[in-house]
Amino acid sequence: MTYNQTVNKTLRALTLIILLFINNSSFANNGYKVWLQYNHINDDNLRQNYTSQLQSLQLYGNSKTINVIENELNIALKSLLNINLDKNSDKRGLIIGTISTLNSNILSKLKKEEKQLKKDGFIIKQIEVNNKKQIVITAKTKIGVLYGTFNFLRQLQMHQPLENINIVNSPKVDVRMLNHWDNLDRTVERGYSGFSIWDWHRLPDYLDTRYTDYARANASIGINGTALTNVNSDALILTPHYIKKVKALADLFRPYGIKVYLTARFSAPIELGNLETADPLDKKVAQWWKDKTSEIYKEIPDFGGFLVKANSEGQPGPQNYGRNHVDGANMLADAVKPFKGIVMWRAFVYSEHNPEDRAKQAYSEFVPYDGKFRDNVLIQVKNGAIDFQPREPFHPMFGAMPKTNLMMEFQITQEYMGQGTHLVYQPKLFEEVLEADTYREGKGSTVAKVIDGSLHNKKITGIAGVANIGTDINWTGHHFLQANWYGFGRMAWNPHLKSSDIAEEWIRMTFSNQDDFVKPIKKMMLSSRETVVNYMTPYGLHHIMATGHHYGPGPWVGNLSRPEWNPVYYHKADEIGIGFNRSKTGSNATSQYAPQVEKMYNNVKTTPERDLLWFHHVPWDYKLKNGESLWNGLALKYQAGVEEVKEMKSTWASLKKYVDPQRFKEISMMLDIQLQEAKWWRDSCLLYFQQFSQEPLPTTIKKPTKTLEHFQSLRFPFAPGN
Ligand code: GCW
Repeated sequence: MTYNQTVNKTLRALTLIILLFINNSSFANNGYKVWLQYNHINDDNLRQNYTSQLQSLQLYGNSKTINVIENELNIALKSLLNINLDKNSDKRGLIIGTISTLNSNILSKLKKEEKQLKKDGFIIKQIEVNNKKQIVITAKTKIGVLYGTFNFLRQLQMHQPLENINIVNSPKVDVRMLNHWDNLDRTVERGYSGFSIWDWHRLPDYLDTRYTDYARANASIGINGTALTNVNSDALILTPHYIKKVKALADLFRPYGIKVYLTARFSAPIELGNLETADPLDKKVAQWWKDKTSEIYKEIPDFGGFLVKANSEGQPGPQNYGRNHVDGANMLADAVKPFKGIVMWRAFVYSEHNPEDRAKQAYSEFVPYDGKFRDNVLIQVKNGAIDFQPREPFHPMFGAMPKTNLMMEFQITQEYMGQGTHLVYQPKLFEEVLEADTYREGKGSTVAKVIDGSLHNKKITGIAGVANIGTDINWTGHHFLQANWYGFGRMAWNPHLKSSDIAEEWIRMTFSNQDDFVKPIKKMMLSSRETVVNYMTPYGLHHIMATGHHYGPGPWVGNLSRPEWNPVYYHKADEIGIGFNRSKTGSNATSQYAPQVEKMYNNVKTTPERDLLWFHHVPWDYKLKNGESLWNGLALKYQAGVEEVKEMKSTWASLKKYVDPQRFKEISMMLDIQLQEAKWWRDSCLLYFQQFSQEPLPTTIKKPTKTLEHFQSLRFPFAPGN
């Protein structure tokens, strides 16, 4: 062999090794790309079919958003089909731009669709131009075109046919936002996936690539707002030093259609402005907020507005000065009004000085103010009246304030639902709440219609989700919990969507299009929410989690200073039975619902069993619909929860060949934790409640191997998110 031959041979071997290495490492998947995996399409027919229709790209208009669109198409098409679109040809392909940039020939073919467009809605349609079939993606706004592009890419990711494609789709809710409970020191209240992604110290000069990927992911599901800071807020965020940092994020997010919002600490005029009071009716205070607001808008002309937690869990608010929520919210609303900003005022209020059932307090405090809030105020209401439990009946405020803008707050992060380690597909919960019938305007007055504004003809509507995002490589800690971020965005866009359809989209984009994988995984996701209810809080039990961090069970806790922070306050177990009597013979929380709903919940027989102990104190020997006594039924539900997690584990294990090794292993380990913890919940709750029921466990349930004292002695001083 000559010297050259040897060199050539060595080079070839090296190349092979490098290729192998690249292949191998691209085989591992850390989940960073969430549902924007753009997995290569291996089916030759499909790939050729797509490729034949996607040869050129005609992009109209000049803006940062158009650049974002082009960039996303490049990333996606390279990865899905290994192609680059030709920008200098009129071969078959894509025509993309806002309606105002398209020529009349094209527009004449979109007349019918154009009429259906609302706000940032979009059209994707195959039309014929000069005897060639082209796919047009258009909208009234640039952001609409971006949404259309992402929807188009979703079609490819889901292997949908492009021939004759014709999609018109508009958002049904105006403000679709994430609430980050992120502190300025980068801890995240109720965050279970690392630290805050906002690197305040390095901002504004250092822009982490994560910000861009965050914006891409959010834009792909239609999220158009982000409240960057914790509702338990720090006034510092309103100082010039921080406003510069916020501006840097706002500038970066703008092309993606995402506005930034900040939480406003009500006492900021005192803390930052050296005023003596934060009384909303004080002229100097109102002026301080006006000045502060102008200062923000000078830097961020499209700043979204303020999110406020006031007079709740120790946060300052107008009541500190003898004023009320209307005074506080309207004062801030007037400050942002000239700039088209909004104020989201939270209804999550309850007081330890108020002996009234905690579930009733928000309604009692807010409903009398219906019609008194400015038109740029949205009252942000949690989905249920207590606090993001695995299951709660819908909040009675929905539908009860026809003259007020009410928005929904869901908690995507799983404070009370297994935190960062339990696989729970939350859109199932969101759907249950949105489909609930308030009966406020007769049958069919669903919560979804309150939220999309159609029930009471609202001009501005909104929905917020408390983010589950952190610095973990895969953003949400558990890969499957990305589905909750995804699903929240999809339901914020359209609260009438089906959670099952959303699950299917997510699985196909995130993992695989193979039906043998999609079907069982979808089934597993859809039942996972009921599973967590079963092993934590069956039959309407609630708030029996451990103190403070809320990690794990703590039904025995009864020594906290605030009565309504104690689990015993909620389950009220005694020798007779268990449950909170909220019917007319008890706290009468049922009276806060429309008469039809009130009637249903007042009667133990007509109350859906899933909400039984939420509304009634029920004797241990009460006969359930399935013929079991309440005690046995409860125990069997806990057991069923455990069995279901075992099933999830075996489903997952059986699908190994469809999943990359990294995600497969990580999810397997998480499921192991979930099973251990489901057993922990079952055993500790049953041992504790058994002290009251004095009944044996049904024979099908194994006797717990640990004692109640053992469970009660467990401590987790560093549980995350606290
Ligand atoms: O769920 C409770 C949480 C608090 C949270 C509060 C709220 C941000 O335990 O951590 O505070 O709700 O929603 O304001």
